Amino acid sequence: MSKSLISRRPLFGRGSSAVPTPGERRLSALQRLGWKPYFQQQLTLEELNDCEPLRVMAVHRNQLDLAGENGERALPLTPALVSDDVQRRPTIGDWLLLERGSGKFLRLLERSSQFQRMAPGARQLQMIAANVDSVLIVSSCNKDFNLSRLERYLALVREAGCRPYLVLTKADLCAETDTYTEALHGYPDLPVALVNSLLPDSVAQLRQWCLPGETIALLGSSGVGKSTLLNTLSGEQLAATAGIREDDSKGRHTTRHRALYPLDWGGLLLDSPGMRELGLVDVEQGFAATFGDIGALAGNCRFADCRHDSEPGCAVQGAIESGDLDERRLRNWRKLERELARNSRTLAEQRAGDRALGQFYREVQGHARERKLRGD
Ligand SMILES: Nc1nc2c(ncn2[C@@H]2O[C@H](COP(=O)(O)OP(=O)(O)OP(=O)(O)O)[C@@H](O)[C@H]2O)c(=O)[nH]1
Ligand SMILES: [Mg+2]
Ligand SMILES: [Zn+2]
Repeated sequence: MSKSLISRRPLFGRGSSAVPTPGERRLSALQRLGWKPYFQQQLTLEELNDCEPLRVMAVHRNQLDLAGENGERALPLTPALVSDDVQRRPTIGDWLLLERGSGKFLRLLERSSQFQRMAPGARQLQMIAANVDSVLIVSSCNKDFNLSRLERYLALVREAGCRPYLVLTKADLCAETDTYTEALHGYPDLPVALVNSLLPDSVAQLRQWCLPGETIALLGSSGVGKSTLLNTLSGEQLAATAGIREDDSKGRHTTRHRALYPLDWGGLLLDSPGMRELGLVDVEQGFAATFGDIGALAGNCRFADCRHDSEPGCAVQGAIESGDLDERRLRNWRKLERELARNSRTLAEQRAGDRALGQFYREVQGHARERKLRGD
């Protein structure tokens, strides 16, 4: 395995003699890697005997770093693993089924959740992670704090059916943390923690959200302190961190690759590079859940096709006038709705193009076979 991210600590170090602390469930080695009944029930009795499940802990250009019951191993990325369909390619957090002994890749297990985004530039679907239970959306108490970005993350997390939490870092550097917590009064369902990521006592409050056997992803812009949180929560220097730019509080994109880190108490943290752009795609339900208030208001507009501009009897504009709805939120709702529609169109066109190309290749191959049979 190339530079292993997980071998610095014994994955299965707590032997059978380890005494669980009160309230702690004794987890098997696989459960400590996030194995759940949801995955187990996808295996036949035969597969339970002849195969072993391994989790993708990191994805490299030519190989996957895997971890399973018997430790870690690398799996070279062969054509069988690199499907044309981006969503079928193994991503971080996936469970793979390998044949015992030969180590041959058999299949990718169905995911309990998945995150994807429209990659900037290339405008292609890109997988972010799979089989995540909770997401710590990380933002710092400085210029990084941005409600519209938070709504973007919430749409993504809610679509995947994961639990979102908000971690506000750098509380120690901020004289008026109330400004940030007050700005969040419109999100009563979102648990918020204010921390100094460098202090173990301060980040200890996050342990209640990082449960044994669960996979928790740290998502947020560069420089907000995701890797610092990982290091402090684990008590080890697992990931590199670096200072941010003084002038605009932006980070330096220190973390380059996503990686899963098992924690002592059985949870797993996913550290990822700060995302410059989180293009939303295929998250209609998560979007509707994030903007449920606007959806409900729109239902009360006089006209069914109200555009919420200046139509008479518009309940959305009424809520803005009365101060019940923030105009920024409406602007973001419009922006994300347009973005979702645009990205769905792009994706549909790409998929149609791929299908047409596939059909073309099949026809060419068919003709070639016929010619061969005829002996041309
Ligand atoms: N004082 C203080 N500094 C912090 C806190 N959290 C992070 N930092 C500092 O902020 C800088 C950036 O932290 P990182 O952990 O590298 O940020 P990141 O989110 O992992 O950034 P990328 O890997 O680039 O995405 C480092 O210098 C950290 O020491 C905090 O709560 N308080
Ligand atoms: Mg980092
Ligand atoms: Zn309206």
